[in-house]
Amino acid sequence: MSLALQQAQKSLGNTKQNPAVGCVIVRKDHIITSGFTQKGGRPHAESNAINLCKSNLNNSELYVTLEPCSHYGKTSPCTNKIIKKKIKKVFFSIKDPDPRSFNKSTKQFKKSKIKVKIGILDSEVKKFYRSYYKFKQELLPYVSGKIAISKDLYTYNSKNKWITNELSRGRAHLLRSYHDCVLTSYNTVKKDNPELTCRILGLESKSPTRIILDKHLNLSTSSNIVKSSYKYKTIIFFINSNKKKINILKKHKIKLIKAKTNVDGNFDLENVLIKIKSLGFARVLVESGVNLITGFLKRNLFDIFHIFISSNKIGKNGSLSFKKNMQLFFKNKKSTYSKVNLLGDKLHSYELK
Ligand code: AOF
Ligand code: ZN
Repeated sequence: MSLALQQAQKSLGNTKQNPAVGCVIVRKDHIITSGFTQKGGRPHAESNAINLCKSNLNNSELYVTLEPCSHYGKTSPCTNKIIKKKIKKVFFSIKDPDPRSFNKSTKQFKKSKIKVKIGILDSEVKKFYRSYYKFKQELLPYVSGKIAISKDLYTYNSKNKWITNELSRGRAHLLRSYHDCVLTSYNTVKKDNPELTCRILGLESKSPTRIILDKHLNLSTSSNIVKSSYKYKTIIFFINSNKKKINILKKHKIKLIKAKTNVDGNFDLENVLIKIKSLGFARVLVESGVNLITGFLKRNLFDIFHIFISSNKIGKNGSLSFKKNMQLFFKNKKSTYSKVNLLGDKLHSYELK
């Protein structure tokens, strides 16, 4: 099951509203095939493992992180495929919260004389499926926050684009790879001119859809975001603008969405998240500057928050301090916490709910 979970991890953030599932099939203590939910959510993990297997699956044992589906959705039920292949035992870790399949597979398997065991590694697997559960059961999608700060708590250095070291930045790209969209503000795009893709060799295809909050569609067509919008999906939420700007951005293959405002005339963040979820995104990474991050922190919208802290101070070249936010954050936080050392930089991750 631990290997099945490793398979599932390969597609976390790349299966949209479908869960990332992992599957390993074993005969006489030898792994004969494995698979995971494919990009976009289909084929399912069990199908993938079965299809990849060149040998006979008779009498084998199947380990899968989530209860196999037994409903007809966009694909046919995995339970049917497992029964047809005469697999003799199925181990799954947790039940699928999707009501179409919830707790339905065991009965079907038993009818076909297939043994079933539930619950191996369930606390780890449940944690892994937090975003899937949230997608199925709550109004908002799963939201991660990320910020990089210097040792003296600045988020901006007027003399150097980078605050944290190369390893930290690579780690941030890895974070992008397991989210299906990354959300930022026009101000951050203007200041940093980011691309917001995953540029780890071999993981480029796991780049998330970029979503920008740009009130008046002021995003420059010479920005890296617009220049790469033919290759990487891009969405802009705006409040009001003119036909000319709308047409130019649409020509760059950018999807434009008119957003709702709150009483101050700013983006209603809850509403933006609801809209993002309705587009099928389950895991949102907010990677932005102090303002947008503060908006999310104040409204308690993060499920997890990652702070990369550099081992260096910026001093007089620093601005946009995160000091007040740290206080706000630590006052409210109810969280478990993990700490990683990245060649001197530190990554502190807080689970907030
Ligand atoms: C599995 N294995 O790898 C995944 C499952 O529209 P469909 O046919 O793709 O069905 C989507 C549902 O299938 C989804 O809501 C969840 O219940 C299940 N996902 N099931 O057996 C998988 N990804
Ligand atoms: Zn399935």
